[in-house]
Formats: sequence, structure tokens, C-alpha cells
Amino acid sequence: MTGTDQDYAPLSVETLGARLGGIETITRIVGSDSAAWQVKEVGDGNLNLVFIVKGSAGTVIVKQALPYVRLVGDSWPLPLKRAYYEYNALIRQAKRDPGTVPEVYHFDETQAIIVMAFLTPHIILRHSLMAGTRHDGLAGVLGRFCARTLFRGSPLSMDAARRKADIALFAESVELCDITETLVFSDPYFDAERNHHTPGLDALVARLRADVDLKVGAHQMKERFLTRAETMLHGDLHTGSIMVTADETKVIDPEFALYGPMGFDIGMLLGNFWMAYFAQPGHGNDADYQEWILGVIAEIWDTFTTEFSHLWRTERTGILFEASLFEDQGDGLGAEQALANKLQEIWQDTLGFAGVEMIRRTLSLAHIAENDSIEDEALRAQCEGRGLRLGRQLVVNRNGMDSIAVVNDLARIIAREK
Ligand code: SR1
Ligand code: MG
Repeated sequence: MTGTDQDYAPLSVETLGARLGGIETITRIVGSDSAAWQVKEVGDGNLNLVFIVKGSAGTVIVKQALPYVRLVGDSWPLPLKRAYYEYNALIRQAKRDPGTVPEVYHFDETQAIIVMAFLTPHIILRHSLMAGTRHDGLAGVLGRFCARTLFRGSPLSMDAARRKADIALFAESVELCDITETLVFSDPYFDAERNHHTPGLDALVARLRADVDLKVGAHQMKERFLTRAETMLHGDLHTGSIMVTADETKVIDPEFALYGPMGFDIGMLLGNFWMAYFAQPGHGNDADYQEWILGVIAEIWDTFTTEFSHLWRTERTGILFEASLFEDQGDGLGAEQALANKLQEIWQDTLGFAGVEMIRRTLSLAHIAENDSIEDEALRAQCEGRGLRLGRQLVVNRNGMDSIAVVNDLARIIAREK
């Protein structure tokens, strides 16, 4: 039984070998004696089953969507089709930024299964940021990944037919987008059923929920998320979607992929680094390590703008700002002006999306391990409160901060406050 011609059924450690043992693209890597495969379920995310499958010849990851949100249970159904969006995003990202995402060996739409490369000895970046580990090349890979995937999935690079087909494909991902629309942009700003927060934050939370500028700003970001189908986004680019070794970085888990505004992925990414920065007192890492995190943030943004500008100048072969209208007419200046405007727009969105991400990871359903694992409740509230204060500032004043250095300085000031 391959799984392809059967009704959907979740895999288990006991059944996986028998169900996938006949699939040549898998046995070629793992080995054909599926009865001897060692299978371990390791999923620690919010949504899916994840198995490590080890055989005589090699190891793969088998990821399978469940028909509900794992974090909550079967009271919250979620379509299996998210595996299809993840698969389609992975194969596009692999083309747009080769080597940064895990190779896909096999996809089964009915069973919602993706079989892909086992990354070892990689660990989830979020855990590494708690352990105080530094990673060479991290910022470079992430900055280039954002620039390449965002640019190459946009009308700056794609022709009209391919772009419209991709927009149509990802537009059907209604339920996954609805999670983001609700949990990220709306729930934090009222007493929604699935929300929870550290009790020591009650007074600050009440102030934030009464803050009209913040609520309006968050909804302006939501409007951009909903209405600006600019490029194919990863859609959930936080530090739990990144795997690292000392010197290698991979991006995983694009099941929330959608067409949206360029600043969303980088904003979510930087917001998670700023939260990791504020959480450091809860993990005993020193001030140098905190500064290293701020350095990573600055380098991601710098790499992003450098690579994006390079692609703009060398690869603008799509249907927008065509070279035939600019450089080919001797109007290189016009192309540079348009680039500067685009980077400014992405910058302001990046700050706004970073801010809403920091707020939702503290007040809404899904929090971050860096804060959740701080047992001292008063210390946790202090770390989270600092994240909330920077987040609020980024949303409300996103048009008034003109460099990453300004934001990092603000983070340092907030980190010193009680
Ligand atoms: C119900 S899913 C909650 C969160 O987990 C995912 O990783 C996304 O970030 C989503 O918002
Ligand atoms: Mg995920």
C-alpha cells in the first residue's frame, strides 16, 4: 500500500513502514527493508505529525498534516490541503533560493504527506537562541532567502501567466490565512477566547487594548496583509521555522504560504529575533549574546537590501518596472528611484509586521518557547512586557524610524527599563 490510492489515514510509528515501504523514491534513500525502518514521531509544532524514518541506507523526514490543529485538538478542524500548499511553496523556494530549503523526495496529496531531507545535526533556531549559541552565516542566509524568494515570486520577476496561476493556487488556502488574519491581527486586541497571557501583564494588556493608535495601526497592517498580493510569502517565517548548525541555516515549514506583501516575512522574522533578545535574561545568557542577536537583525536587513537591490538591477525580467521602460531608455535613474521607493515601502511594512508579531506571540494563542520556558513568572512578564512595548512602538511609529540602528537602540533602551 502506497497511501496514494487510499482514503486519508494518519500515519503512526507502527504503520508507517508498511504504508510507505513500497514507494521507490523513499526506499531508494532509506533502504528497501521497511520492516527494519526505525520510526520516531518528533512533531513539536502546532499542527502536524513529523516522523524521522531511518533505514539501512539513510534517513528521511515524513511530515503529515492532521485534519485538525494539533495544538488545540479535533475541536478545531483544519484542511489537509495545507500539505499541498507547503509542497508547492517548497519546490518554488528551492528554485528561487537553491540549497536553503529541504529537498522534497515524495509528495502524496491524498495522504497529505511530504517526504523530505532529514537535516542533521540541525536544531530549531529558537532552541539555539535560548542556549546562547552563535551561528556563522545565519543572517546572510536569511537576508538572501527573503530577498530572493520575495523578488523572484513577484511581478518584478514573473510573467503574467505564471503569476496569475500561482496567485490562484495559493488563494485557495483560506483556512491557513484565516489563522493568521485572526490570531495575528485581531485576537490580541480584545479578550478573544483563545488568548492567554502572563498575569503580571494585566495592566499593560489593558492599556494596549485601549490604545486606539495601536488598534488602528494593527488593522492597517492587516489591510496590507489582506489586500496586497505582491509575492509568494513563506507565511510563517519565525525562528521555529529555521534549522541551524554552527554554520548552516535552512528554512522549513512554509505551509502558511500565500501571496502577500513583501514586508510580512522579514517583519515576522525580525520580530522573533527582537523577542529572543528581550527573553535572554530568562536564559542566563550575557549582554554580549544579546548584542549578537541585535547584530544578526541588522545584518539580515542589510543583506536583504543589498541582495534585493542586486536582483532589481540584474534580474528585473517580469511585468513591472520593465528595463525596456527605464534602463533601455537611458533612464537608469528612474529605476533607482523606483527601487528606493520599494525598499522604503518594504521597510515600513517590515516594522509594522514585526510589531504585530511581537504582540500576538505574547497575547494570542501561540506564544514562543523563549518566553514560555521562563519559570519565574515575574521575570517572564518583564521580558514579555518589553517585547510588547517595542512591538507597540513599531506598529504605531513604523513610518518614523529610519534605520535598523534606531530600532536596535530603542530595544536597548526598553531592555534597561524596569
Ligand atoms: C493554530 S496555529 C498557531 C500558530 O502556529 C503556526 O506556527 C503559526 O504561526 C500559527 O499562527
Ligand atoms: Mg510551522
